[in-house]
Order: sequence, then C-alpha cells, then structure tokens
Amino acid sequence: MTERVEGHGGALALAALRAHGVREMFTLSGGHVFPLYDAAHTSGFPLYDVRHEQSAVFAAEAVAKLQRRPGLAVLTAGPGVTNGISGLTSAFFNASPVLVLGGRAPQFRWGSGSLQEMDHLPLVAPVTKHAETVFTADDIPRAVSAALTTALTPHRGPVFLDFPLEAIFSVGDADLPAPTPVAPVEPDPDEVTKAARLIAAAARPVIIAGSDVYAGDAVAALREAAEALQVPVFTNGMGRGALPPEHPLAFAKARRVALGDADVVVVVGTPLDFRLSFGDFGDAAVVHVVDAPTQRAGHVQPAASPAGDLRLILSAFADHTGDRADHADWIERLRTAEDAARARDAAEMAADTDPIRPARVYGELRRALAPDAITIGDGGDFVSYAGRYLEPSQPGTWLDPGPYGCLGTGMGYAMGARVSHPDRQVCVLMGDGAAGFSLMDVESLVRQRLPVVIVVGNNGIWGLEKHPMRAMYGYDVAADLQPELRYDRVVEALGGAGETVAKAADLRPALGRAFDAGVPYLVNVLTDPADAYPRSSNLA
Ligand SMILES: Cc1ncc(C[n+]2csc(CCOP(=O)(O)OP(=O)(O)O)c2C)c(N)n1
Ligand SMILES: [Mg+2]
Repeated sequence: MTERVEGHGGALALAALRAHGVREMFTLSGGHVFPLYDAAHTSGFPLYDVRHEQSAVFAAEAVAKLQRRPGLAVLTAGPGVTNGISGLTSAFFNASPVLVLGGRAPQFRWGSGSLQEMDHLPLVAPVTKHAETVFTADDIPRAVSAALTTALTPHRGPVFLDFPLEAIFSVGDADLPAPTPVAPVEPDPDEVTKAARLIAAAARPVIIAGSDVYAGDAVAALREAAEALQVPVFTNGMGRGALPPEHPLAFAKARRVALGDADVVVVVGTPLDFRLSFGDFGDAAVVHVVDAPTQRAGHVQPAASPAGDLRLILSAFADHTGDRADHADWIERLRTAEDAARARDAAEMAADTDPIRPARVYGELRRALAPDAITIGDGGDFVSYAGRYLEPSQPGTWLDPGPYGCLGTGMGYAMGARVSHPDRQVCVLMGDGAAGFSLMDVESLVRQRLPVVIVVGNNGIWGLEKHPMRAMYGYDVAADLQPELRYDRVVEALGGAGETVAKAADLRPALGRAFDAGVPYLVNVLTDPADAYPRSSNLA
C-alpha cells in the first residue's frame, strides 16, 4: 500500500522521514534548507538547533546509537556540510544509521558561482554508505526512503542526500514508499557450526562483544550463548553493560590475563582494530563474528568468521549440542584476577590526594550515577580513566567516540542523549582540551531546556598528547592549555551553571548540586597534570 504525498520538497522529505520513524531533526540555520524547517514547523515535528554543524551530526548519531533508529541532521549547502564531515565519518566508523540532508546550490546555474556552491558528493562518498543528489521534488520521497533503508541495513552506517535549491523549494507529488523491514542476513550454517565447535571445545575461551551486539539487538542472544557455553565476556563500545557487572561471566579488568592466556578469542560485533591488538592474540585462535560479510577482517585469517544477523549466530551458539569442555577453572582464574584488579581500583577511586586524581572523580561519580544514566566520554586520558573506572550496568548507556576517536562529540552527543532519554541522567565526561571543541553548544542546550551534567577533568594540558610527546622527545610543544581555567564560568555565561572543585572532599556535594540543577551544569575538577593514563602507545 503506497500513500500519495504532495507539497514542496521539504514536506515530501519529511513525509518519508516520518514514515521511517525519524522523530526529530538537528540543524544549524541556512536558507538552502528552509523548506525542511517549514515542513517541520507547520507539522509540529521537533527541531533542535546548534551552534556548530558538528554538534548536529553528533546529536543525530547519539540518537541513532542509543535508540537504534535513524538520526537526522540537516545541514546547509557548502560550509554546513563540510562542518559536518567529522560527524559523518564518526558515524561511518561506528556503523550508526545517520541521515544527513544537505542543501545545495541551484542546479540550473551550476558552475556560475552561486553562494556556497560546491559538489558535496566527492567529499562525503568515502564516509557514507550512499550519497546522492536528488534533482527533483518528485524524487525526494523515493530517495529518502531508499537512503534510510540502506542506513539501517547491516552493516549499518550513515547516508547523505543533497537537494538543489530548486528541487527542495518546488512543489511536487509522489508515492510515499512503505518502509521495507530490514530482512535479517542469514549466516552460513556451516561457518556457524565451525565457530560453535571451536568455542565449545576450547579450554580457555573468551568473548569480546562490541557495539554491533547492541545495535543488532543481540544482547539477550549474547547472554544465552555465553551462559550455554560458559564463556567469560568482555565488552567494548556500545556493548558495555551487555552483561550486568554482577553476572558471573561478566569481566572487565582481567583482560590482560584473559587475552594473554586464552586459546580461543571470540570477537563479536566489533572490528579487529587497534583496540583489539589488530586481532593478534598470540597463539589463540580467533573467531570473528560480524553482522555482514563486508566486516570480515582483511588483515587476519580467523579460524572461523560467521557473518550475518548476530541474534541468529549467537542463538545458534547457545543451541550448540556437540561436545563441550569444562571452563570452570578458567572462569575461576579470571575471577581471581578480576577481583584483585577491582580491589586495586577501589583503593584508587577512594584516593584523597591533592591535586585530585581522575580515579577519585569516578569513584564519586559511581555513587552519583543512576544505573540507567547515559555517560558520554569526550577527551583523552580523562576518558580512558572513565572507561576503566565506570562500569555501565545496562547496555546502550555508554557513548564514546568509537574507533575514529574524534574529539568534540561532547555537546552533540549530550543533546542527542537528552532528547532520547528526557528522564535519565546525562553526564558528559570531558577533557579540558576536548571542551574547546563544543562547549559553545551549551548555549543550545540552555536555550532548548536540555539539562545535562558536564564533568571536566581539568589538567591544563592535552594530556594524552603531552605525556607521550615528552616520553618520545624529552620535551613537548603544542600540548599546554591555560591551567585552572574556569570552564564553569563559560557555562554560566551561556545561561547554565557550574563550579570549580579543587579538593576531593568537595566532589560529592558538587555532583549532588549538578544533578539537581535542572540546567546544564559544569563541574570543573582541577586534576593532577602529572597523572598520565598508563598505556603502551597512543599511536599503536
Ligand atoms: C578532533 C581531534 N583532534 C585531535 C585529536 C588528538 N587527540 C587525542 S586525545 C587528545 C588530548 C585530549 O586532551 P583533553 O581533552 O584535555 O584530555 P586529557 O588527555 O588531558 O585528559 C588529542 C589532542 C583527536 N583525537 N581528535
Ligand atoms: Mg586535558
């Protein structure tokens, strides 16, 4: 059944967007996209605006990541689109179903030098699953509908359309294509059985579950597989919290022992990239479970690599009926390592030092955060500490920038998170360096009544760069920021509130005030610049 729609290009686009479950747009004003605003305004479709296009795309990405539905950013022609490219690229690396709609200079005088005239497609094509210029109003519903289906089809990712001025401003009519449900990709059963046998027969297996497990709604299937085969589970990205921290198979801190001694490492729904030593786990056999054949690693030869719907693959693992090795001793060994590391972490999180150590900030935050709080990391070392000390207890609550590692996601992700979950705590953990990329968008949050808590780890440096540079050269340049800068006053000036905390004992009451404030609130924590997150190399 198709529905007939008519109106200007903006109205036609919005009809298709609504049909696909898009529920809001993030944007920064530009005349080239006015018809989309007109359609939203006249039909009561929520529209949020920002102070830099990167925040619009990051907000759309947060919606896509958290709600597993398409997120929409509308960017004006030329500089609007180019300012959104880091966001699009992040969405591409994160497999986030984001749609960016761009304005575009008029086609009828293309090449004559119209305002903001440039061809966006060559720029966005490498970081999108699909990029297209839609030349007539009549064609817009088809193009929007097809683009969204592409974005939602595993392996998911961003898509881009732009509309020349005359296409979006002119009136047309078209059939509104009914959204086609994305059919699950059937995995090759032989490859699934091969993988299941390997895991079941292993003496010391480990599962590492990543973002696609959450994105693919495979959290329950992951748990079934882990429980049925008795395999310890570690997580990263949006996979964090997939097993609650108290689950007997949930591990976070025993990773070194686990990956060092495992004989089979099962990586599910995340690439074999630098975060996982490029898939090199010594003598261990690797099973790489991916949501689409395109995601199989080209640089390693896994022992098995089933590709397809993660729910189907993990459920098949759970149903495996062949021989199974007993993993009780292995699990016990990892639990001992986990408990020892946890005790060390607990001591660090209680540290009463002056200046404050980041660990203590997280010790206090663990008390202040509700189990369903959304936490967002935007920064260097300060966020690495967050990854270590904060343990999401539910999946879909932890937003990091992903493998592209782009600083500046903070306020955009915060906006997307607040819009997605109006009743939950939203807390951004920010380096002082990272704050410079997006803090002006506190103004957008204040104006649109979207309260969030921002905790800045203010060490006065680009810590994740300064420490390695000193280690490498014996000196550093371009790595200092103003010490003890009052980022809380920036937020106050923008209509929010905040305070600076210099003593560990003051953290708890400050966080209490922040979560009660009802406006964007920045807790500016002066942390120790000597504190460097222990890592082998940040270039690895
Ligand atoms: C857009 C972007 N620019 C530069 C970098 C390189 N970079 C990674 S971490 C980092 C330092 C971050 O400093 P800060 O936010 O203050 O956190 P800290 O490490 O001091 O805790 C930089 C510059 C990046 N990842 N993204
Ligand atoms: Mg810093």
